Amino acid sequence: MSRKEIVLVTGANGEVGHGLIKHLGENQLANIVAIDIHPLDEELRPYCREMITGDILDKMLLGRLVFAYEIRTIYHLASILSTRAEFNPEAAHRVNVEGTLNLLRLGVEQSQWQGRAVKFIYPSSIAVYGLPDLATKEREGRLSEWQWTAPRTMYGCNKLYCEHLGRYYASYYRQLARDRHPASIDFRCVRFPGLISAFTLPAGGTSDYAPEMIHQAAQNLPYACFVRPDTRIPFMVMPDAVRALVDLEAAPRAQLSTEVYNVTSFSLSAAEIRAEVRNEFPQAQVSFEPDLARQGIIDSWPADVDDDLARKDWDWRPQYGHQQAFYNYLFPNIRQRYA
Ligand code: AKB
Repeated sequence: MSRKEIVLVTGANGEVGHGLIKHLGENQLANIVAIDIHPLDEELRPYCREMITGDILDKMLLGRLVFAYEIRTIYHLASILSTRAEFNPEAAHRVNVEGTLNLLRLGVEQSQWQGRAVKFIYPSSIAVYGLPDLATKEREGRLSEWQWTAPRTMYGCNKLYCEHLGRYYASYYRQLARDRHPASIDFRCVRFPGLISAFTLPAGGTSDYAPEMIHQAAQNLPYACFVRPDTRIPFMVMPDAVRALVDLEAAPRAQLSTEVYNVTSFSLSAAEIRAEVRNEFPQAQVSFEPDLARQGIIDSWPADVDDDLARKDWDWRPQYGHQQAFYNYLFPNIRQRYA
C-alpha cells in the first residue's frame, strides 16, 4: 500500500508554526500534517492536508501517524517557553522533553518502515546558555555553540537536553543492539535568538518585551518594559527564522559538521529597540519597570551569538539586518495589521 509523503509540523499554531506553514504552503513545498493542542487557526487550514487537534504526549495519536503517512521531515516546534515554564516546571518538562522523545521515537519507527533516515528539524534557543553575571556577559560578547551552556531555566535545560537527545538518536540510538538500524534520525537543530513577528505575538517567553513593545506602540497603547534599558540579547525576525529552518532542512547532509547551529541577525539593547519604535511611532509611551526575576533570566542569556558555523556549513545569512528588519518588515506590516 503506498502512503502519502508528508511533512509533520508540531506546535502548528505557535508563532514559528504560522510562519513555517504559510511558507511551505504558499510555495507548495510539502504536504503538511499539522498538530497542535488547540484547533488550527482558520488561515492555516488551506495549506494543510490534515489538521490534528491533540497532544504530543498522546502516544496513540502519534502511533496512528506511523501507519497513515510516510513522514519525510518532522518540524518539532511544540514547546512551553521560558517564562511560562517557570510557573509549572514539571509540566514544561513533560511537554518539552517527553514530547520531544515521543517525536524522536515516531521518527525511528517511520525510518524503519521507509528504510531511510527521517529528517528531524528542531528549534532550540539562546536559553541553553547560562552566564553567571553581567560582567561575564559583557566580557564574553558573542558566544559559540559550546560556551557557557549551563542554563538557569527549565526551558533552557529542556532545550539543551533535547539537543543532546537528538544527537544521541542520530548517532548512538540502541548502540548495543544486534538489530541496530543505523542513521534512522537525521537530526538538525538551530538555536534561535529572540524572535519577532509582524503578524503574531509570542506567548510566555522572556524575550517577549521586544515584540510587545513594537505591537503596543503600533496600537497607540502604553507599554511597561519588564527589563532594564541596557539589557541586550540577539534577535531575528520571523521570515529569517523560517528560512533558517527550511534551509537547514534542505542542506546536503555531507556539508553539516555538527547537529546544532547558532543563527542570529542583530543584537540590540531594550533602549535601542525603544529608540527605533519612537522613531516610527513618535507618540509611543514606553517606560521601563524591570521585573527582577525575568531580568535575571535575560541577564543570563548572551548579548550576541556566533553563527559562523551555520554560515560556513550551509550558507546561512539573515536577509533582514537591523534596519531591514524594522523598516522593511516589522513597521510596514505591523502598521497595516492595526490600521
Ligand atoms: C523565550 O523567551 O522563551 C523564547 C526563546 C528565547 O527561546 N523566545
